[in-house]
Amino acid sequence: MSTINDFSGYQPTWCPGCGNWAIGVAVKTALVQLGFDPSSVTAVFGIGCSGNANDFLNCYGFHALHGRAIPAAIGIKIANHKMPVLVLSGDGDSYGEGGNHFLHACRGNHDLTVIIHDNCVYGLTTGQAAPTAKKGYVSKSTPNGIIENPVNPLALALTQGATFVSQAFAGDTPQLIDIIKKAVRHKGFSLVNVLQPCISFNKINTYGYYKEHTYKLDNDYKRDDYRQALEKASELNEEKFPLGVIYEVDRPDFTGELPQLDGEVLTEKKRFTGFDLLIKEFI
Ligand SMILES: Cc1ncc(C[n+]2csc(CCOP(=O)(O)OP(=O)(O)O)c2C)c(N)n1
Repeated sequence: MSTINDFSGYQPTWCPGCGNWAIGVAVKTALVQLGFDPSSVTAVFGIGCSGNANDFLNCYGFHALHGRAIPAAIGIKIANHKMPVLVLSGDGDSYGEGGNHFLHACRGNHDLTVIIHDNCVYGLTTGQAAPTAKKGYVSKSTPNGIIENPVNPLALALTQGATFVSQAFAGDTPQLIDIIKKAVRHKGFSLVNVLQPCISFNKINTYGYYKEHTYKLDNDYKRDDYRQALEKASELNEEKFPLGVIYEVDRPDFTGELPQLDGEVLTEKKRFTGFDLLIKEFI
């Protein structure tokens, strides 16, 4: 049985008080509780404070280009579809730079657990407005307030075909661990949008702000009701918004639709000998 220490890499460099600390601990705890060890799971990271977790989490890992964590994860999943693949990325990384990849991964129901550190700012580059920042948000890149409306990650994932859509808060680690575990167990595209205070550069979306503006879904909430889930997602623009799994249904995932992936994984299939000869020329 693995322990949190087995999953611990270098000491994180996040600011003291940053919500990323709780997400880091929650991911490791969830992996331990699911019975994984570092060699039985892969995590793919984007660029940003969130992506820096590449150095802090010990398991198979890949640090992708900005906005490209999801396509790299899709490639890894297709190469070894029996390996659980997590994506750890920021709201700028996956709703901004990588927004196109995000929506197409939802469409394909790729079996990934996408954990977004949603702090409404570009943290690593010290505080420009990110896609989830509310209209009018003043930052060094938007001194007169951001003009665009915010991306609604939950509605985006739902309408593009994600089969597991959830929201958690970095200030509530037990619920975050529980949701991550459910998301990893789910077969298909899982979004965990984590509301993550950035204490250095976002003075609006603080721990207090999220405590005041969030509520937990009831135990009897029906997770397979698409219209109800859309209503819950639309509450992101209202006074109070939900925490919990707002949608979960079964639908074949991308690799499950590929007959050539029936049985053994690609990485274990015998290679075509002609290909081996070609490779030999380069080694
Ligand atoms: C192609 C490219 N464009 C811009 C950058 C500069 N850059 C590095 S991190 C970052 C913002 C990351 O923001 P987010 O994804 O929200 O992550 P956070 O740091 O807030 O966790 C940007 C714009 C880059 N590294 N590569």
